[in-house]
Amino acid sequence: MELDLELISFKLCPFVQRSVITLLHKDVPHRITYIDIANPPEWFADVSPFGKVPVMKVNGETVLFESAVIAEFIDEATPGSMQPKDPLVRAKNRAWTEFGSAAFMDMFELTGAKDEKAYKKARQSLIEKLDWFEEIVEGPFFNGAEPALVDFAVAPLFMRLELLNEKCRVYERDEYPKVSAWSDHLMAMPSVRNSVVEEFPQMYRGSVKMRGEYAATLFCD
Ligand SMILES: N[C@@H](CCC(=O)N[C@@H](CS)C(=O)NCC(=O)O)C(=O)O
Repeated sequence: MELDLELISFKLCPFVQRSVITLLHKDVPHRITYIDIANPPEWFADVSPFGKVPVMKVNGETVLFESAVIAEFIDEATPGSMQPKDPLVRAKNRAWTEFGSAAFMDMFELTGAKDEKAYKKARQSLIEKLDWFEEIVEGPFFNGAEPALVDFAVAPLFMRLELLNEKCRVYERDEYPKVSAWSDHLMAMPSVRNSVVEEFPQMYRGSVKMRGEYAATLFCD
């Protein structure tokens, strides 16, 4: 199937990043249109039913939304599957992809924390998710030796955690050997490293500075 793929993106969005990693990993031609999600263009309301990114326009007409759906479509419409063959394992991967989405929300709360109490609450919730991941991940990737969509779905979390951990540890790597190895394996993949714009680290810190009065004291200069 010849595909014309346009991804509507916001440069800081971890959900969009899932689509980009999948596109890059599978070497799928695409173009990206960036918007400012806080100040979207008028046309965005007509293409995004939830008013959220990512949105993917396929062949100029069909609109897809929801990052997990977009990733599965990219995977299924191109050669070489990035999903487990066993339906039960595939379902389990989908479940943990959703869990990854919840971890993104903890991360968003953590980096937007205006006081210590809000920070501690968000950190606790995130740490509990890392505890679950430490139990469930086979290692080095979620299902074992080979990466799958679920790994791409969680990678944006690790990219942000790495940036934050440089300044102030959100979690201790020694206490999470499997999670740390998973993160390292994902961060070593070109498709993950190249899934954000070059200025991402500065932009990310800038957004923490803007949103999280307390978080900024921990993670920004
Ligand atoms: N469940 C959605 C979540 C997407 C999402 O929350 N995107 C954020 C940006 S990172 C957004 O567009 N927010 C705008 C809003 O909620 O109004 C997915 O997986 O695609």
